[in-house]
Amino acid sequence: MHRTLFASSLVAIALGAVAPGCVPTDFDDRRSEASTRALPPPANYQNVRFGINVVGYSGTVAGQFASRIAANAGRDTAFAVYPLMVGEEVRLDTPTITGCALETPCEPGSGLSLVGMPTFRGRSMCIASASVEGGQIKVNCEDDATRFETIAGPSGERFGSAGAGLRRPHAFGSAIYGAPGALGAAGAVYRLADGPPSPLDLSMGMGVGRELGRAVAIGIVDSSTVLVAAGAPRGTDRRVIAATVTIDAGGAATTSVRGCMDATTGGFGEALAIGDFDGDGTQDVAVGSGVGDGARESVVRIFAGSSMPAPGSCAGAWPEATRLTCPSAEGVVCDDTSDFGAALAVGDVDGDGLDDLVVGAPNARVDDVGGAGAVFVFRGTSAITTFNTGAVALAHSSPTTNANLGQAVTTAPGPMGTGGRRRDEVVAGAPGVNRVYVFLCTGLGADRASDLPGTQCQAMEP
Ligand SMILES: [Ca+2]
Ligand SMILES: [Ca+2]
Repeated sequence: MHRTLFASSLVAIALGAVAPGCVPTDFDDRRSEASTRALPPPANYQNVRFGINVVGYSGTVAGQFASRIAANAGRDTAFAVYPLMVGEEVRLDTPTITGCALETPCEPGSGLSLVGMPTFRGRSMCIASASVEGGQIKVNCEDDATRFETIAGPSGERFGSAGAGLRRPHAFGSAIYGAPGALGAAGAVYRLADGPPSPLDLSMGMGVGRELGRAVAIGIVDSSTVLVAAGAPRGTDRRVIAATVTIDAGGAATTSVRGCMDATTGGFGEALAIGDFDGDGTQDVAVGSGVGDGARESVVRIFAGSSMPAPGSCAGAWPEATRLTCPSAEGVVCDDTSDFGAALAVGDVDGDGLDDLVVGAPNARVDDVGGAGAVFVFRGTSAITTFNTGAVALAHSSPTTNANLGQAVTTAPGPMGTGGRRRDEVVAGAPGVNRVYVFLCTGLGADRASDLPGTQCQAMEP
């Protein structure tokens, strides 16, 4: 498989604040087909390891389409929001918002998760940073960037350890949040809508210490229903619960557990993503494995929405449709210690109408450089059993030891594609070099310079 190399074409911001040694030294873009932009942290950013969390989101600002990339350096750190699309223009210049709250320094536990939301309680283009110790989230929206709203969740449950926002406005509300410390660390998952966060009934079959809600994902099924997935990656048997949640005309939620996926490998369910990878109109679930607390494996399991069990119970296993393993790519060595699948994201990166899956392998060796990390983009396909075959690898052309590219991945909507559909751009954190990378084209399928004349996707020079 071809590997799409990229070098850093740094945007002209905050270069003065970059610590020596953090800058990838090869600025030669000639080998880069990916038209990659590197986002350093904002000037005066107080923390290193920027890029531990990244989240893309989109919506409307002043009647104009807008998309954003938010990033931070993990727990107890401030976030920065970069404009990706302002109307139909790719911007990626100075961060528009910096901070984690009005308080300085950040509250204990804040920033452990970042969630972007197109709308939140009538406001638009919102970013939420959780203060896990305080059991609350702080939401900042672009209609009044100086105002932070505090939403109190349950205390003592580690509410906000993980969260996922809806990609479009929906009757469900704005987001789901995990609270792995709830109920003796059995864990819980909450719906964030207009009222106080309300628990979804996912407790079926969960024991104390399983920590359900350490990872969560959400996808839209139809105008009244969403599919949620929550991981319980701790204990001897790891589990992912998938459930549909339907909102009635009065706004009340009915939760139906649809499947429980179990595995014994460490970290199973630490990373989750939901998308329609085969374009059949059903939401499919991708389950990756994080570092975890036991034997690791570098695979991502795909569960097809077309074979999702009827509502009922954990019984009646949801059969695995296919399993993604780390593809071999030029110069990239990926094995069970590479953490392939430790981070997942969904987006239609080539604008063909099928969701594609972005998989981080933050400990992959690249050109014999340990821990450089790589990102793989799997192209959605109508035959989901062949999902494993269409992938590109994104890796730095001058890899840095323990850059950990792909420790966090996300997507954010970019320009309109040739088919009249908006393409999503792949975004990945590389905290070891204090960077977030934006791949304005991946080289995948129709996401190449030759397919995208006039866009930011630049041709590879001879
Ligand atoms: Ca599907
Ligand atoms: Ca696609």
